[in-house]
Amino acid sequence: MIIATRMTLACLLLTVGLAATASAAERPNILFIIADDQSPFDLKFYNQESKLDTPVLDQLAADGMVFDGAYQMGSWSGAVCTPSRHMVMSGRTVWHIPSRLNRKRNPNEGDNQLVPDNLPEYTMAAVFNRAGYDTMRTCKKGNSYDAANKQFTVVKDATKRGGTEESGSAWHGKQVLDYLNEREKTKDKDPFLIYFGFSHPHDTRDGTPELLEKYGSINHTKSTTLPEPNDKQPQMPPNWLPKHPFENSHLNVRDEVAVSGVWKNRDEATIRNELGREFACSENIDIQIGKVLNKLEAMGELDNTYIFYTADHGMAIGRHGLQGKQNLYQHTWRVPFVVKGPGIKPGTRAEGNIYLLDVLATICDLTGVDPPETNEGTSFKPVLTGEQDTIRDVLYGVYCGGEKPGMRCVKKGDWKLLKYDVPSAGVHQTQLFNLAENPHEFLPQHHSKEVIAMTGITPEKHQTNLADDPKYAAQRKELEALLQAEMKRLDDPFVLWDQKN
Ligand SMILES: [Ca+2]
Ligand SMILES: [Ca+2]
Repeated sequence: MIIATRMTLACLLLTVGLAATASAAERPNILFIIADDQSPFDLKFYNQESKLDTPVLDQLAADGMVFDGAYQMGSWSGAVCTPSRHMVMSGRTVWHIPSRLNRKRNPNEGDNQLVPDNLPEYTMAAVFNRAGYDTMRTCKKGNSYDAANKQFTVVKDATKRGGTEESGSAWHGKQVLDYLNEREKTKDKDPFLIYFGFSHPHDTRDGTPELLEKYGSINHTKSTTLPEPNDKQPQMPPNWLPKHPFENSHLNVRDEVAVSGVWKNRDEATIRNELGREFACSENIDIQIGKVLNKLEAMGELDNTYIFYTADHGMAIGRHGLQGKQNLYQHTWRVPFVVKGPGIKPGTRAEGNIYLLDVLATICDLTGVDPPETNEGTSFKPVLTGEQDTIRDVLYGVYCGGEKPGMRCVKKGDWKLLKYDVPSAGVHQTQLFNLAENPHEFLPQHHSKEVIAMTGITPEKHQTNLADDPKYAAQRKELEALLQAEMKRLDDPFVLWDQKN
């Protein structure tokens, strides 16, 4: 009797062991694709009017889920890329991450409780290496999270912003293809995590000659001349302005004054040419993604791989009179976000209310890996499986890479509040938008004859900044309180001019 029991137990243990081994072999792969500086409104599945062709991403969207409410939490540096990438890698909030090379751009840095010294050991690749995944990355160099990047087993980083195979996005694609070919050759069956980053469409937006031609643009390099507008170019953005209406805390940042091809110009010739360059670079990215997806399909890995597509933040290029990424309007605060993979219903959309910093928790959840104890993100797997539409109600954003305190925003439902605190310029501005009714965040300046003549769009009377409209005093009051609560909760070290301590 005792022997039989022992044997049963042994058999049971053996069975459990086999089950564990089998499930380990079937663990899904992760392909995380990230573009550098891309507004969601460039892409057709966010903006049907866009001239940008991205057939591969369109198919990915049709086969998976598109998020309408994906955000990057913000930045305390002019290099918005840097905190964005720290948040992706660590799953931590914006005031709880280190700055690049410990430059202390985040005032909380140095407080080990808020910004742990050993954080790199708990970042994406370190976590997945420990879980038995093979990890590989390619991306740009610079304005990134170096200590987390080097945790990947295979690292192929270089900044590639040229218009040729070797100097542009094709190079990043080739690194992934080479890696997959090597896995095929060695019959490597371990699950993989591939971080597939591009250096484009970040400037300098030197597209390939064929794609520049398609979008009617040139690699404009002379600040003393203007390129020629033509019908092939993208149209002017609906919320274009000749300049931003007030000092927003960082109008003199490099992106607003010194980007080759744009400089301080916001005229039609410059903006349409630059958008054409951006589109040429974005379509090239699409082509490279297509090659990698074809390879995964040929290897039989496509159906067992979760594919994420996003960007580190959005981009202005003429919208609201801005050029860069140092603002909190929707074109820049939001990011494109698409996920396809096992269990995700094709052709679905969700609001999500996710941040990029939720990616780590989510890929852990999808693969059965324990998230690190330093993680602060929330898994949005329940959104991917259709159980929930959102994972949070309130979203917070910060830009404080210029004069401080700088910009803050908060969003709940359709309502969004933005505040600008720029002491030296005496700017204390508040904006309140109903995004369902005013999705382009039109300001009073968008109602001027000159702007309407340029964009061809006449905003309706209520499509404006509603902050001082007494009809919406209750909405403003609620959002002011939510912003202050979020600032406190997230250890934002600043207080705005009209906030009580
Ligand atoms: Ca970027
Ligand atoms: Ca391996």
